[in-house]
Amino acid sequence: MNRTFSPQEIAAAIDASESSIKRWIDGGRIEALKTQGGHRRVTLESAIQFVRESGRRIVQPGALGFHDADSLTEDEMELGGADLLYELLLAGEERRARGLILSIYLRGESLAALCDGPIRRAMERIGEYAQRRIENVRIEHQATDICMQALNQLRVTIPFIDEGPLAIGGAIPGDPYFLPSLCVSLVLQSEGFHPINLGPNTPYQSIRNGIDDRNPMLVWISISSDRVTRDIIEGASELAEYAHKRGCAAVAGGRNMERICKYASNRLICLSTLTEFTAFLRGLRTTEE
Ligand code: B12
Repeated sequence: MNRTFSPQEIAAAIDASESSIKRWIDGGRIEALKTQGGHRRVTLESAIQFVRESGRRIVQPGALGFHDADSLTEDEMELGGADLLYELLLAGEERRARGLILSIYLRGESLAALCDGPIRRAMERIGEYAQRRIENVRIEHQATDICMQALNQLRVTIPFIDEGPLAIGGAIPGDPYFLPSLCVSLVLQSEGFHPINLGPNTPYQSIRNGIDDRNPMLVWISISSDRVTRDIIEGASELAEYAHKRGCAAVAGGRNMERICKYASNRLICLSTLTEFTAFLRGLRTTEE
């Protein structure tokens, strides 16, 4: 998104004076562009980076285009977490649920912590609730869609580095889950990688083709489904060996990853959280440099 904001708009969003914003821009605390006429303009990415790093509170998220978060009270924006998210998802309150996910991120939470924490925990409770009746599948689908909408809104605030190291992956064959790989790809993007998310139910052959065509630094597989057959385990092992021979790391994660990791090749690196994944990515980049 190429939208830019004036110092006045940023000031309204974070309840600071316009002159402070101009001072922070001139002092280099907020990255800004100058128009031909000499006016300061701040990109959405830089505005969000400043808010998150400085720990300042956004009092009017709508001023930065996050209108969904305007539907929450100040307390909800500041304190809301997994329990509130669960309630909003269960009630199908799309706008407030999206707004809550956005405001947790704007408060400075990392994407890994947002996905490992509130989103994962709220979805676990949705799963426990939905288990009771088949009609509740609607709630699971809607909750998934709401989280995806919010995460896609967040995505535009994270710099996308086209020339960053490539990472390709998705959910294993037969696995219908969208959210885990979306979270993985966002964490990769926030760590400076260029993610290619192949989404749910991805044939191993597609990931192999991706290795051949694009020469990625990393491939990932996500395993949520419990329908893990011997073929699926063997396919994961072969993929990890194939990646290794081409100098590419292969990482697996997901709530049912043990079903593969217990038996697969030790070339497959198994990690349970995105926080661990972040540390792994940082190490990988340091080794490659
Ligand atoms: C939404 C949902 C669905 C939706 C999926 C919609 C979609 N297209 O995405 C639908 C309705 C399709 C569905 C179907 C089914 N589901 Co379902 N589903 C869920 C639910 C509620 C949420 C999953 C989710 O998105 N979580 C959010 C993500 C962000 O969290 P996560 O998956 O844990 O991922 C985190 C980590 O694992 C990690 N991670 C994940 N991938 C990776 C990859 C890497 C590389 C790394 C480093 C980390 C990592 O990072 C994430 C953030 O921390 C879960 C509940 C739960 N406990 O997870 C049940 C749940 C998984 N489903 C369950 C069941 C039983 C089913 C069905 C069998 C129901 C049925 N009778 O048909 C089918 C099976 C489908 C199949 N083929 O496997 C059970 C599974 C029980 C088990 N034994 O495993 C659960 C646990 C619900 C429950 N409590 O009973 N489901």
